[in-house]
Amino acid sequence: MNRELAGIELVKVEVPLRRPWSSAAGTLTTRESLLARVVFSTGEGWGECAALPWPTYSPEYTDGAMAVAERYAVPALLAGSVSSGSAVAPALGFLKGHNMLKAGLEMAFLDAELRAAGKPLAVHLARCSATGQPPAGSVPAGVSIGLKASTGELVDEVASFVDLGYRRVKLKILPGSEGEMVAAVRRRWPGLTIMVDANGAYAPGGPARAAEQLAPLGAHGVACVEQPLSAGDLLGHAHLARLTPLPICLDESLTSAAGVSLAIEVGACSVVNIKAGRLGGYLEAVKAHDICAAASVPAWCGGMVETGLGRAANVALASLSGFTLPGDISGSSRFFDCDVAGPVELSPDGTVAVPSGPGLGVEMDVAALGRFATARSWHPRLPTGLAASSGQRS
Ligand code: OSB
Ligand code: MG
Repeated sequence: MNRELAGIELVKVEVPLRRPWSSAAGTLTTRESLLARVVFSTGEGWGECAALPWPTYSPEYTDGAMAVAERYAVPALLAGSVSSGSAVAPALGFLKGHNMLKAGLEMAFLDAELRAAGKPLAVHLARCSATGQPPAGSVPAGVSIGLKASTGELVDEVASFVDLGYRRVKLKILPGSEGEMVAAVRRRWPGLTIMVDANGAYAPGGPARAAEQLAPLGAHGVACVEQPLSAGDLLGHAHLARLTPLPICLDESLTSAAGVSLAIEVGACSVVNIKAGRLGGYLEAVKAHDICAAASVPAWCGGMVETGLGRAANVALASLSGFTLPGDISGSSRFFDCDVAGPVELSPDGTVAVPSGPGLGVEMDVAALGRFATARSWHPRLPTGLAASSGQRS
């Protein structure tokens, strides 16, 4: 089909969270997020850049992503007259880094392309995968619990999610309180899948000290310890993996499919968190998934507190057969009372249905978008011969 790209709109939103959510990266009380709308003669598509409001999880952050999008990424996509999801990464290959922005723009192009073709994202991603397996119809749900002031507060919060049907929790941990926290949750729920995420908090002591500090978790059957050391410390993680019986999972360290291969090869992890934003796109995430599947390395789909757009795309990704562990896949209501797109809902059996509609399979709530938008800019594709480097602000 011949699709004409008319332009790209960037929309910064600020969606209130039901409750503050804290991690080592900071405390979110709203989800400030950069959304992209790509407009074609055949219809439109939406994507979400997973960058947080601050450069504390990775170097990207919302306002930085907006600046790079306006100045470099959007002009390149318009000048190249990009018309499919698979053409986005090659068109943006000249930009170093900015993976979450690239993934958000790719998501919008995939959504537009697949809506026009009447095809769900999960089916498309499964066809892109080398495993040859069809997508699942639903995926097990999981929640990431933020840092809590006390173990009592943590147990109460876990109880509220277990009561809703969640079967897997990921607890944010810091050196010192980890043993008591995990023991308390395990005591109350003997069969729950528990993962822990350190976001690099064990880096100061180094691998040997981290192995000692994490040792008490061994008694409580945690499915994995995510990112104990720094993002750049692949060899430190390999060292730690030899010192501890706990399965080590990497998040921040993995920013490409090739990096996933390397981490597995050097023994830096035995479990992989696949986040499309961090990897630079959903198609790159499929490649990372295929590498894990071929190496029989357990993988799961990570989240970034996304709105319904990124959430729906993550559920589609998580439906691939190589996602053998439950991920950060929660219903919209886990974070939001009112979302900009949806619905992504938890079923009482603890699963989330994979969207079956075309594209992302969720609809934009235009009224909510209008309420939560804090900045919008429209970038038309100009006729050849006119400079296409600056957009109109509205
Ligand atoms: O480290 O996995 C992380 C959210 C924002 C930034 C980093 C991380 C997270 C989460 C996932 O823990 C939360 C979710 O979307 O469920
Ligand atoms: Mg993490």
